[in-house]
Amino acid sequence: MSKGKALIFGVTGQDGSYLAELLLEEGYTVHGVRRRVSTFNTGRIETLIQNPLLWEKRFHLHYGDVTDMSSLSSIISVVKPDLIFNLAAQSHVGLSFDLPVNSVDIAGLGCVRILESLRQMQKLSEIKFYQSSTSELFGGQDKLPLTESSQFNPRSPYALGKLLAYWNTRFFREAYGLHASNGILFNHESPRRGETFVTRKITRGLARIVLGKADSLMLGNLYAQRDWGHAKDFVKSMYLMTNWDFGDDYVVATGIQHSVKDFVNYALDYLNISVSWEGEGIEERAIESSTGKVMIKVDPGYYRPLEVDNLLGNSDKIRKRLGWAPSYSFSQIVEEMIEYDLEDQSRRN
Ligand code: NAP
Ligand code: F7E
Repeated sequence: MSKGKALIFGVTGQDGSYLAELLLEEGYTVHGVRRRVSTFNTGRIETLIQNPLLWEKRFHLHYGDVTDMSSLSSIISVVKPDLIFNLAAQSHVGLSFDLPVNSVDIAGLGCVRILESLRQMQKLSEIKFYQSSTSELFGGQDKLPLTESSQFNPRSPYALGKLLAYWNTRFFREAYGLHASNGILFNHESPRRGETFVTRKITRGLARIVLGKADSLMLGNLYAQRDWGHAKDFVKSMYLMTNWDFGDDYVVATGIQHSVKDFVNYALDYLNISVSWEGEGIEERAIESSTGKVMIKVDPGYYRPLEVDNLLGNSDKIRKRLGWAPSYSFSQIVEEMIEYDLEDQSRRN
């Protein structure tokens, strides 16, 4: 017996794929929305598609786009979901400076379109809604760690779009009584992380160097500090929010901070590569001790017009009320990602 129907916008992404697996394990029938694109975008959910016990029985896909309201209404009326998770976004902060209108449209108006479809269809009392909000809402802050009541200070088009979605989710909760929650998620990673986010860029880049497929790795700001967790832990928080008596807003974070350079150094240590760091600013580089070759360089092309330098979260509220806690340590995340990339890169030509 199915526990109910869940609809995931963004099912093809890192989090969407883990969330679909979790909800299936929990007994839900899962419907996901995928975009029509000219290349395959279902790699992360391929095991679900290839599973004859799940595919088109308990796991279904629908073409749609959160920028196209008519597709949303039609999917919602066909699926009749009990839970809706909005994970759809152009989620790359750096790229959002080059694609501001598109990034704000998807991250911000996408949420407005989903909730307005529900309102017009008079479905607000039948559904529990989850919105993936972000620590990028906080932007640069002096007072750390950040909690649900810390001030917002968005510093990118991506964050501006997410700010609209955050308030729209609260607005629907307060105005119409919708069971709606914001997960204010700090950075979370995994082997399924997109290749252009810094953690995956580092693990994939170093794996390619180790295997002789690349000479060096170019990075931007090495001193940005992030509170990095594992995506598998973070999707559990989404499910817990929809299962609670009422909707609310929660910071989801590990409470432990590392810099980009710490991540690189940890990954190098794990790979038994010894380097010496030299220079400063755009001249900073890591020289491999055994060969004297430059292994890591700074490329100012990866600097952002505005940076978020320092993020650290305090997730006491969700830990105390919903019993959420991260299970992966920083070292386990780095190691899992490196092992995955070593294997993945050695399989490719
Ligand atoms: P991701 O891997 O970039 O996945 C984003 C998903 O959104 C993909 O499935 C993508 O589809 C889909 N999407 C993009 N534009 C769309 C559109 N116009 N209509 C429908 N779907 C669209 O991101 P993630 O890391 O899984 O993150 C999930 C959500 O959490 C995002 O909203 C992100 O902004 C937010 N978030 C992430 C983090 C983090 O550290 N990972 C932290 C805070 C918040 P394609 O596969 O076709 O591109
Ligand atoms: O950058 C610095 C960069 O792109 C992390 C998204 O999931 O988490 C993510 O956003 C830091 C930044 O993630 C490179 O400048 C240095 O300070 O991995 P990132 P992000 O911007 O923190 C939040 C919570 C989200 O909501 C987003 O959707 O690393 N950095 N060198 C670099 N970043 C990248 N991408 N590439 C570099 O070469």
